[in-house]
Amino acid sequence: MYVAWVRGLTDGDVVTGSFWRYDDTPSSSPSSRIWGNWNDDPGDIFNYSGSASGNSDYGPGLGWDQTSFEWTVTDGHTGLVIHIRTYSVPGDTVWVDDLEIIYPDTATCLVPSAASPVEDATWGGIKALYR
Ligand SMILES: [Ca+2]
Repeated sequence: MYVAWVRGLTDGDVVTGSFWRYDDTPSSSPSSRIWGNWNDDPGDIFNYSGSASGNSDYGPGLGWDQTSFEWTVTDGHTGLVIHIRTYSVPGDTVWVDDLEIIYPDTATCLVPSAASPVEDATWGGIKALYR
């Protein structure tokens, strides 16, 4: 699931993403991790400009834990789409809370709440999209 789209990036910029996840199935599905892809087209969230990698750790599967990753922009990329990547089978549920994205003041960040800037969205409004 796409959870954030950071645009207006330049080489050397650093973006940090994190969220809490609930997983009580150690070493088996469902599990989740934070991942990203570069997106150099500011007008199309589905543009794919290559993998940006992420945190390969699926977590301990013993309840809530926080996962995070820090991306450093290289190779002229201008945008980053951050994902909650899930590994599951039909019927599984993955719980995620407290998404935090830290990005440079010169960039902008959109989240799924009707593509409004993060600073204009309430946390309650964002959470309501996932209930
Ligand atoms: Ca699991």
